[in-house]
Amino acid sequence: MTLPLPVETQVSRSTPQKSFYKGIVVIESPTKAPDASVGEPINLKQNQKSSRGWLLLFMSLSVVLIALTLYAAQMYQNLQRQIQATRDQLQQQQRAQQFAPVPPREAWALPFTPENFKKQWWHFDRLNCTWLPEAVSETFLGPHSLELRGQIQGWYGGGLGTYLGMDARGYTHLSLNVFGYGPGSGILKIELVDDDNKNYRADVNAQKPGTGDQDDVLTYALPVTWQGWKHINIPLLAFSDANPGAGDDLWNPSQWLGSGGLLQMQWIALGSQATQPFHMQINKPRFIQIKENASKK
Ligand SMILES: [Ca+2]
Ligand SMILES: [Ca+2]
Ligand SMILES: [Ca+2]
Repeated sequence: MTLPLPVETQVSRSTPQKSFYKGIVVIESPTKAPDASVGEPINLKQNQKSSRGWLLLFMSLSVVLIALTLYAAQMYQNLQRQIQATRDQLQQQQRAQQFAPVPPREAWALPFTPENFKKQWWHFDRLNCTWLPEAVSETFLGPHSLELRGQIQGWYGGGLGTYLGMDARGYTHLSLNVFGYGPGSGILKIELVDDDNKNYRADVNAQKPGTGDQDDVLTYALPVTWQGWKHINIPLLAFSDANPGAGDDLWNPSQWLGSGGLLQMQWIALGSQATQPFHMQINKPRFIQIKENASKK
C-alpha cells in the first residue's frame, strides 16, 4: 500500500521549498535547477537561430559584396572599352580628314616632253634616255615616248627622276603606257617620296636607302615581259614603304598640314637577272583618279 506523499513534497520542483529548523525559515533550492534543466535546450535553440541569422546575414552581405565587385569590374571594363573606342574614332576621323580625297580630280600629267625633260628631269648611271619620233599607233598613247635603254649589271642599271612637289590627295592610280621588248625587257622600279618632315625636300639616302631618311620612300616593281604597248594603271595603294621606321610609314602625299606632299618620282632600271640588257619605252605618265563606283562598273 502506497502512502500518500506529504503535502510538502507535492510542491512543484520549480517552487523553492521551505523548511523549518528551530524557528528558522530555510528556503531550499530545488534539487535540480528547474529553469536551467528546462530552459537550457531553449537557449541553445535561440543561440543556434541567432548564429544562423548572423551567418545568413554575413553570407548575404558577402554575395552582395561579390556582386557589387563584379558589377564594378564590368563597369570599369566597359568604360575602358568606351575610352578606347573614342580614341580609335578620333584617330580615324583625324586620318580621314588628313587623307580625305579631294574629288573630283583631273588627271595630272607629268612633265614629259623633250623640252622640259632637259630642265626638269635627272638621269644617272648606265641608262640612256632617247625621245623617239612620234608613232601613235594606239588611241591611248600620248604624243611623246621615251626609250630607256641600258645594261643591267649586278641587278641594276641606272635611273631617272623628276621633282613633283604636288598635293596628290585624291589621285588613286599612276597611269602610264609601257612598250616592252618581250621577256627580259627588265624591271621598272617606281619610287615615290612623300614629305613627312614638312620641309619640301626629299630627305632620303639614295646611297644607303633607309639610313637617316626623314621621308617615306614608296616603291612598286613592274616587270616588263610583254611585246608592244600596254596601258597600265597602278594603284597608289599598291606601293609599299621601302624604309620602315623612317618617315611616318604612311602614304600621305598631302600639302594640307604643311607638308610638301608628293615630292618626287624616280624610275630605276633593274633586271630579273644580274646581267642583262634593259629596254623599254614609257609614254604618257600621269596621276589619275578612278572613283570606286566607276571601277566596280
Ligand atoms: Ca622632307
Ligand atoms: Ca617609311
Ligand atoms: Ca608619309
